[in-house]
Amino acid sequence: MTTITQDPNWWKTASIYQIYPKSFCDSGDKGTGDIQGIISKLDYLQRLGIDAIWLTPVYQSPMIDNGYDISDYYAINPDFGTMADFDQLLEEAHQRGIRLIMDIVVNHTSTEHQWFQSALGDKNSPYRDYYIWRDPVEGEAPNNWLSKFGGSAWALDDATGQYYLHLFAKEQADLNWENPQVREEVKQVIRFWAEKGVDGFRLDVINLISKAQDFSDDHQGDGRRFYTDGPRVHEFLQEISQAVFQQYDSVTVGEMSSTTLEHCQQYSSLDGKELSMVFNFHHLKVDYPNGEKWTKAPFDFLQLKQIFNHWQTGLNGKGWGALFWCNHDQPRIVSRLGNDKQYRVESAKMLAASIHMMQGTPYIYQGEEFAMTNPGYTSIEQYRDVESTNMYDIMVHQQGVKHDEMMAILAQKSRDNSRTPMQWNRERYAGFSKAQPWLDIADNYQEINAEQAEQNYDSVFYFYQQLIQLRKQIEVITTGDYLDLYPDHDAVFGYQRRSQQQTLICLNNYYAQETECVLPSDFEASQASYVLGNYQDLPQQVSRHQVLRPYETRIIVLQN
Ligand code: TEU
Repeated sequence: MTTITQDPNWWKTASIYQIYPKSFCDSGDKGTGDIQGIISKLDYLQRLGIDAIWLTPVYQSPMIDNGYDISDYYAINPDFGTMADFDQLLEEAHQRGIRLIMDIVVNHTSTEHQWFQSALGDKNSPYRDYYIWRDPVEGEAPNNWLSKFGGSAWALDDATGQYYLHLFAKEQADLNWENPQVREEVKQVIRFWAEKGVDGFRLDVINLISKAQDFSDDHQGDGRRFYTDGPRVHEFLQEISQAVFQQYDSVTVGEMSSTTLEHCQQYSSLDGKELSMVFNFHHLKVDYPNGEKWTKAPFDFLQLKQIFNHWQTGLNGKGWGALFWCNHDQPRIVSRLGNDKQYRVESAKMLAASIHMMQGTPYIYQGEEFAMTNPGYTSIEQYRDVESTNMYDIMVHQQGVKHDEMMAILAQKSRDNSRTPMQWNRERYAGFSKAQPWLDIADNYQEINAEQAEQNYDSVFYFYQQLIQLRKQIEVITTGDYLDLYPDHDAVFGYQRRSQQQTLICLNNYYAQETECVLPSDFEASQASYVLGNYQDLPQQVSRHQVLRPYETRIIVLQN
């Protein structure tokens, strides 16, 4: 077994690459990606320079939610390969100096999991108390909580007359973390993978595991305030961390749904008692007017800056955050906040720089490194995601939203926007598979693909490569504090990072018009230099007065 030299803080200067295996690379002709496909692309990832892979679930699963519905935590889904394939992936990644982070989904299991199968219809099953059951109230669901994928969060078990809780799809039953046996099972699962030598874990919706036990109706919302950052969540995480994460020096990243800074300071506190770092999503709700995802809306630029400021200043010296724009649940950022037509390359680089120069650990989602776009589906038949198809049914068939309007919303908001197959080259099926892929490929794959990007030194790919390297070379990126330089500027997002040794300024024009800004008066521009930008012809000298071209980014460093 190859292990990588142990620096316990390796993840503070690392960049992590997320793989969604179903859409990454098919080694055969199934039309769905697999583990051998990933192995065949490890050299590519090594060239990009990433330090670790976050692998989204590859466990046994009926795939109602593409693997976030696990039916056996100890088995690999045969669609992805075998346990031997997995072991080979781990070994080959390690040989290339790439670590592997597994996705662990323990807020819920698939209803096909044997625990649930035993619990269903049998109040005396030893596994009944692994899940959350309640009697009906006046013949209806126990309370008015809503599933994140639409409809009630409760489903009826006809045989026993009780309801079980599912915060996501009805095929994803929430585990009862109040039961100590459930917590022991979770530790055992994590130990199994840690023993194999995996380097860390991404914990799916981990801040939802502790529910307020009175299960009251929510008269203000969908119920989330009764289970988000719930009453015992820190206690549960400390218990798991002490029992397993700390024993194996696992790096951990918790996916936090609708969380707060205060809770995240504790989840990721530097004493390592809970998790290494956290994902929060507030910056990705700037195009959800009043918190509403299912509507078409432009993004709020000033709010975006406020949110980054809140989290960057609030976590500095207290905790650690993940830096990201894209994942398998989010539309492509270049289509969302950038310009995926005329300025696709410029805006993708600018968006990358604007988070990669912050404090935290950057995550790159497959295809982001060469600026893949939303596919622009026009037919409902093209969508596969359970959330998208559920919401289409609810909004069009129950709420009377017009089909065309819903199609425009899905084209902007659907999770399938990021799940389209990787565009490897200009061959048939974009080099992803030899067969018709499970989800349609974006029409632009002939121009936008990994091979094209690697052949062109001005491409987004090489810009990411440089950002990854800069994090290792320039200490202030990891350690510096954060100051938003122009919170009220209507086009520039510019911030300053400062440590004892260095000052770094990252300037970003978020729009297609030229714009200007002035560097702070205490910044000795004449002593500073440009380290990276997305236009070729940066001047030799840094001047205080800055004119930024469409979607321009400039990174400036000064030795103090
Ligand atoms: O996502 C949790 C989550 O809350 C979202 O980002 C979710 O996709 C969004 O609320 C939908 O509007 C995680 C996984 O990343 C996601 O793929 C799973 O579907 C979900 O948990 C359930 O396991």
